[in-house]
Amino acid sequence: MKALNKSFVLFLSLLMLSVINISAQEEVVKITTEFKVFGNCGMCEERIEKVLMVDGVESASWDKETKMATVVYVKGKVTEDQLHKNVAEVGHDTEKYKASDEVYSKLPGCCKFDRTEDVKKENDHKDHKHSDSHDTHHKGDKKKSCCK
Ligand SMILES: [Cu+2]
Repeated sequence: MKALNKSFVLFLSLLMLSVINISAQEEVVKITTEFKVFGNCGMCEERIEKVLMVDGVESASWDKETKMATVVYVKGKVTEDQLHKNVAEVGHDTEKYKASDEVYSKLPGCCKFDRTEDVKKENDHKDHKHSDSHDTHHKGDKKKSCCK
């Protein structure tokens, strides 16, 4: 009877060990993603990176030259959609989510990234001029004057 108990205990502890093993091996899949976030300067960089560093995100960086955010996150902990929303919430547009005009308008002057990019492209076609959009273009340039 005692021997049976011993082997039963042994069996139990082996079982527990294997359970622990399985949970330890639970796959942590890390995903690296890149997406465009509109912004201008170093202040934008800080703001964007800070808001991307949520629970489940391993690293986040934003390049002010390329406007690309690179985020490494743990699969299942956070979604790419959420990351887009986060930056939109602090005033920065992505290709998925646009910041509300209200939040955008509260950004410091140098962080007001150019939202008239589409208009600009139109202006590049020199065969026809839109005087209104031309003005917007110049206003956009002035807003960025404090950025380097
Ligand atoms: Cu900025």
